[in-house]
Amino acid sequence: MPLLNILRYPDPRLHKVARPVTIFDARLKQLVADMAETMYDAPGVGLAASQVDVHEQLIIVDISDNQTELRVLINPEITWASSEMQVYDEGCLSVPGVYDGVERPARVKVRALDVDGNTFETTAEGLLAVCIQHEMDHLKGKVFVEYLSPLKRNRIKAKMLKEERELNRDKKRNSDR
Ligand code: K2U
Ligand code: ZN
Repeated sequence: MPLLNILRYPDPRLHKVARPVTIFDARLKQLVADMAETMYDAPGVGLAASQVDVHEQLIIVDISDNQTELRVLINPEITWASSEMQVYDEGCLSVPGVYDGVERPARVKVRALDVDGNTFETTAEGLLAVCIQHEMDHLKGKVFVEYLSPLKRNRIKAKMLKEERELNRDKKRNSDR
């Protein structure tokens, strides 16, 4: 299958709230496979369905060194979060080239469904905890730049819009050739 298009901030579709998954069928499995291929190609260690303009509560994560430990979390819910916080320099495939510190709970417990609809619970810390919380934000229509100051966010938005205009201009030039 072709790689999926990843929406780029400030595309308004990134702010849509995802609906719960209710049907666990071949379409869902194909979407997971296509998202995983897209994430590994980027490369990234996480991806939310919202980022590929599918507004269903589905995230994938793989923080392994060799892209061999894919985790699929459907309709994820945080059931516990530590009072201890950690700051991590986050990035996002929807905001390429931007990294900045975001503070989040250091450890979380998450309940979710797997691709067959079976419930499971997992505990996460470190990069896995950051990534899961980052992806779950996407399902709520939240992009990590919203944790930054308005000044930083507006500068990022202006930079992304400028890049989008240049991207579209180059595409037009190529199609006119
Ligand atoms: O949501 C996304 O765009 C996926 C992110 C996941 C992520 C965000 C923050 C912190 C860790 C993971 C991409 O994987 S961004 C690329 C990346 C890769 C490794 C570590 C940090 C960022
Ligand atoms: Zn992201």
